[in-house]
Amino acid sequence: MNLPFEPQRQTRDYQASDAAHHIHAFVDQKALNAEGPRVMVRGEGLYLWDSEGKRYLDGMSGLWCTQLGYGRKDLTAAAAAQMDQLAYYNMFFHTTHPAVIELSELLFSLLPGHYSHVIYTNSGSEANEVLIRTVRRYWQVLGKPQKKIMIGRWNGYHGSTLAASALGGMKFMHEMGGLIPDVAHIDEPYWYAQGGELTPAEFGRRCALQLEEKILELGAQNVAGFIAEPFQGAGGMIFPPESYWPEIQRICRQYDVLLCADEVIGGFGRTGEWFAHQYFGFEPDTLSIAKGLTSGYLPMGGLVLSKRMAEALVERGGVFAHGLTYSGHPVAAAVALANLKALRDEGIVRQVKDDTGPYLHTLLHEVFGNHPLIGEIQGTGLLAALQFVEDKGTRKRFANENDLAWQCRTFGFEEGVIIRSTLGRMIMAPALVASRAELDELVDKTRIAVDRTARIAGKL
Ligand code: PXG
Repeated sequence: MNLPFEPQRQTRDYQASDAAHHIHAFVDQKALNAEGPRVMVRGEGLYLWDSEGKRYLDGMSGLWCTQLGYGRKDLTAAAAAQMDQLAYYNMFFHTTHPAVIELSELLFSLLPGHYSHVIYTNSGSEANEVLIRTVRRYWQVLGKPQKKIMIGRWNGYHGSTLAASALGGMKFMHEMGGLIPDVAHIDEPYWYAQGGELTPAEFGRRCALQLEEKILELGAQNVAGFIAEPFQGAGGMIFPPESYWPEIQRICRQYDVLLCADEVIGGFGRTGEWFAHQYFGFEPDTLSIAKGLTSGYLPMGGLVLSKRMAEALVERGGVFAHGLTYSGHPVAAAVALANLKALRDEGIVRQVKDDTGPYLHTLLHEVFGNHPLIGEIQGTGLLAALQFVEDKGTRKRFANENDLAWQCRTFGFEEGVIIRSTLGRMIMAPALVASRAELDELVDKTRIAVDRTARIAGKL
């Protein structure tokens, strides 16, 4: 292999140099420097290898993005061929190129028929930045420029840039760097933690009605859109009760507020449907996409628009004052095209829906259904969350649930499986190509990590 770096350096050497130059994501850098990060050097299928030669089953698809797993030669070949043919050009200067045209043809053949246009970006954060400007522009074109406010949800996640983190509801992010004007938030539909005495259905409706109350408080004439993840990803893989989305959709339509689904994690087959809003059965006006669009092989995202919005912007909007150097990048587009073809032609999304998804959830219920540490198992397709609980009867959570979940994650690494912790929940989102045997291994190693955690928590 001809790698542009020296792949045989010592782990400690890499770690020292990493500490000298990098600020990592969402971490106390000083503490990480003392510990030293794991150095990942190779990926194949669902597996990763670190610089010590230790192998891990990646139960998180990288960061919820490697739908096809690692090492797919069709994707690397598509990238190489496109680099040879046309490594870069742009969509400024009245130009375009075949890779992006063919990608969009395929993308819209997979999407429901009421979407027609896309603005490509390099990431999910950018997709949501673009969203705010596009939604506001749409209302300007319709003669309602005062419709500017975006409503998001507490504990929602829409990215790390300033406006995207403001749309999101992670307060600790708002505290670091501030908010932007014209953004408001309502509660998340997290029944297990916040549902109290209400049934899930009652709680789902109650949370949705908060949107109506917020719109009335702000004035519908001032509200541009409501943004939410169909299920919360980074916030803990939280599924809303079934009553939630129909009520949200009714409210958005009643008050002429655009319904903006952030499909960055839910899109491209994760739930067994192509897009998560199809699983939950609602019809958003916009979709923010990224991650699984390229299986993470290259950075690419986008904002998908309904025909109604695109018609207004294209036919009546005049100049759209927006553009990114790498929007629709030919190499990323070629990889996305190869990725979507593989997901479609190899029947992978259908396999998640009909075979591996149900298999994973049956297994999880068998293994964790009566586990003393687990109060709830959520998810569908290749997506699951295990909720830690101190008292199942009252749904009382551990005061130190965050630490316990982090410990469980660490046990997972020791056992050779990567699972993610958020608050008191353990999350799994393996590559969509996972076989039944790999799911067996994922659940088996996760059980060992959860059992070890249960012992610390005094539950085993
Ligand atoms: N929207 C959603 C719903 C996301 O999950 C973004 C936007 C931002 O995408 P970019 O490409 O700008 O990162 C995300 C990203 C985690 C985790 O640990 C989740 C994300 C990113 C990093 C970590 O759950 N989601």
